[in-house]
Amino acid sequence: MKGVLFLAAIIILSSFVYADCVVPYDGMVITEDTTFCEGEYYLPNGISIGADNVVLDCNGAKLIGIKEAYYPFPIHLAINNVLKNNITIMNCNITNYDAGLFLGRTKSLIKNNQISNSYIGIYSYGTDDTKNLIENNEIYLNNFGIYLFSSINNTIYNNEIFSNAWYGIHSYSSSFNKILENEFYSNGLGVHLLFGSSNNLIEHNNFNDITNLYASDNEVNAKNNYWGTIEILEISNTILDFSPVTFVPFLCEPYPTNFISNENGECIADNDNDGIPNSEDKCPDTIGEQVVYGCSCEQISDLKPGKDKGLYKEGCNENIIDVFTRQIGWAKDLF
Ligand SMILES: [Ca+2]
Repeated sequence: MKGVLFLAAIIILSSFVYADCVVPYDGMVITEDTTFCEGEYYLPNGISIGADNVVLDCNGAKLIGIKEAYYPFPIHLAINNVLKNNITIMNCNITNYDAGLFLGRTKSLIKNNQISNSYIGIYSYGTDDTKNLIENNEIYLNNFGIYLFSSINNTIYNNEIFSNAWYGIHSYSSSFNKILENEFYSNGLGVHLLFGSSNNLIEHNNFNDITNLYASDNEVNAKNNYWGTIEILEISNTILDFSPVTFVPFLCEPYPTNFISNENGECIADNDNDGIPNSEDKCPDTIGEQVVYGCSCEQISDLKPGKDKGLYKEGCNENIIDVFTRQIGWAKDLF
């Protein structure tokens, strides 16, 4: 009797364990919110997303595939999402594929994944408004960390992108992307922008590659990054610019920091990180919205002599902003 009870207990217990998670299988199509069971799975054909508005939580499961380096159209994909919108893919450990994640014209959130030892880590492919948010992932030991192909309006935020043999991020004809607060190191090249990639914002990243940035054919805004050194000549040696790259002001320490350079490349303190050094900032500790010259409306109203109570209550109007910005009238004495 004891044995039977024990067996029943095990069956109940194991059904509880599996009630919350699903064992992935090769060729699986995900059409509803799914959490995988922890473990290592050999899935040479990977899985695909078959419906909108789906959350896939790999729960740390490791997906292992085949890498034959088919390029530019990878065949072996760990997770394939084409044309499905509002998808979340999280907590996956993906290794050894032609492409780890394949995102085709899709709006997806990709977070907390590890993607390694693949030909392409994350491949975002599409001519529409792609709008993927790729955040908090570790992307390493691939040939291409992230490959953007005609992929627009993506945000690549707070990822660790390292030891990728060729490029951390390869942007091919891809524009209006934001590359923010990422760590790049030990890559063949950090960020590679070419073939009509334009209007990409690169800010608050920490770069530590021998070649940090390559820009072939459009102006690039790369202000306020840390480039591994504060010597302006050394920084420029890590940037291959066949088109104009603006990298000054730069951060004088890895982000986050309160020390940035001025336009001459000299390091100065900027407590509120608004790009205006303490020595010039009328409001050096502004938190939140900074309307003009590093100040909030309330602060500008407060700086105005006489402190008109009505004005202070309303916040600053166009006139007060204009006077402050142009440093005329009552604002003259402040500067
Ligand atoms: Ca400031």
